[in-house]
Amino acid sequence: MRTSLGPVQLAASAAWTLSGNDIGTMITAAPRLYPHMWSWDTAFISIGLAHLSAARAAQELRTLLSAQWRNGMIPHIVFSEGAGYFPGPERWGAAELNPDAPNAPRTSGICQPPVHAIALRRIVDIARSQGERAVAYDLLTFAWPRLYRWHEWLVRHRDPLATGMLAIVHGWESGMDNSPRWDLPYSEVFPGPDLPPYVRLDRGLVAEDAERPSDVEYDRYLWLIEEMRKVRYDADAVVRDSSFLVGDVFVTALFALASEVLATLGEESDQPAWQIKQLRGWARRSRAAVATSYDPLTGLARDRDLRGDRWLSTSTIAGFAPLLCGGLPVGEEKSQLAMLCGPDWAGHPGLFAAIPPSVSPNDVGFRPREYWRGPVWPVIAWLFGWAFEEHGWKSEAEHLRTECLRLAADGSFAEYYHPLTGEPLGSRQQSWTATVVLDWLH
Ligand code: 9YW
Repeated sequence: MRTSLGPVQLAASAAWTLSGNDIGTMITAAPRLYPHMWSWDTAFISIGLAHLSAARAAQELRTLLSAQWRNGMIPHIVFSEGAGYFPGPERWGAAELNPDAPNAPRTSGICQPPVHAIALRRIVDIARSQGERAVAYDLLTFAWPRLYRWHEWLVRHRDPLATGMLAIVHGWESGMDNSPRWDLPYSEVFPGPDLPPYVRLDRGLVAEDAERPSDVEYDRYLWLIEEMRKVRYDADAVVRDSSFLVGDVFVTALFALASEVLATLGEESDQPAWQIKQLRGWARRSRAAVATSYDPLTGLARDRDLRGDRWLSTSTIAGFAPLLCGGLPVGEEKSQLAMLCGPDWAGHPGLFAAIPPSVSPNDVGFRPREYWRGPVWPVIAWLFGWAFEEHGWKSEAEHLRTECLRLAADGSFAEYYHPLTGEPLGSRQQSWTATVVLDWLH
């Protein structure tokens, strides 16, 4: 029998999970599988924390931002002193190879989706509603210029065609590591004989190997790091040389959305007008790039393989990117929303809860237990819910929230869930799952 906690117990349990993952210097992404700080996890984690303590949320975001590279990049992992994750700081060698990387704390050499301004918005609002005006003000003053520099880094180094479509150089940068979106570009990443040997540490920390990426996939992930090490993580050389270079429509949509949010936060806090204007311009351009990728035949937006110079039409949740940032004509937008809520996605009759999975259950590639190839990821649902609220699609946002809370009521705070049975998969006590649950409960 599946446990079903009531809202009070669930909130207490989520708070307990976060405090259990607090190692003093940071809240780790998960207790055993991910004993470090991940960039986009921390954005979500700080939102949940704000409900418990605005000051603690601000501290967490500050910890992440304090590891920002001198060139503006926010690294995808900030390592704790603890070991237990591969690849760790030695394998990355970021600080040894690139003077922009901080020596302490140590970091990885790539980035993750730019959701931080969205988190800042949420924390500032929560803090203000709690009467914590000084906390909100101090955090805004600290974070805004740093987030501006982060967005500027993305525009400067990750828009190789100057179209607004932002490129990633590793599947990890998408946050959706082994999504079928990347199968085609990864099929052209050929690990060389000089790939140093390694031992995976993730195996054994989840119930079944199939819940994690395969060894073939890992070889490619590690090979891309070797390629980056060769050019010492020089941002432009990485884009020039990496065998994986893909315009990521989901990252681009998040960037457009986050740039608008950051611009508005800038207006509220008297930031320089030219920077605010620039952010709005970047948002406009990236929103247009997302709209350009829309395929009327499938009704989905597409990634762009910049090495193979082709659209990637794999059908995944990322195809709904325009619903995050807007930019489609009203008719197309309405039909995307209907499709997301309809029988191929969140309205599929076999689902445990009406939440869009990472891949449609009607797709031949649907693998309900395999990581980003089918399971439901609560954070992704949170992003759509947040965007729905912003667009004024109240009933859709409310329905999604109710269904997510039903899924999460088992109190496992799993990393991802089996869409058809609701079985928890991957890590348990995953911080970002606990934190989005806390936000939904408020
Ligand atoms: C890994 C921490 C990270 C997330 C990613 C997710 C996973 C790390 O966990 O990647 O080693 O598999 O794919 O989005 O930030 O929660």
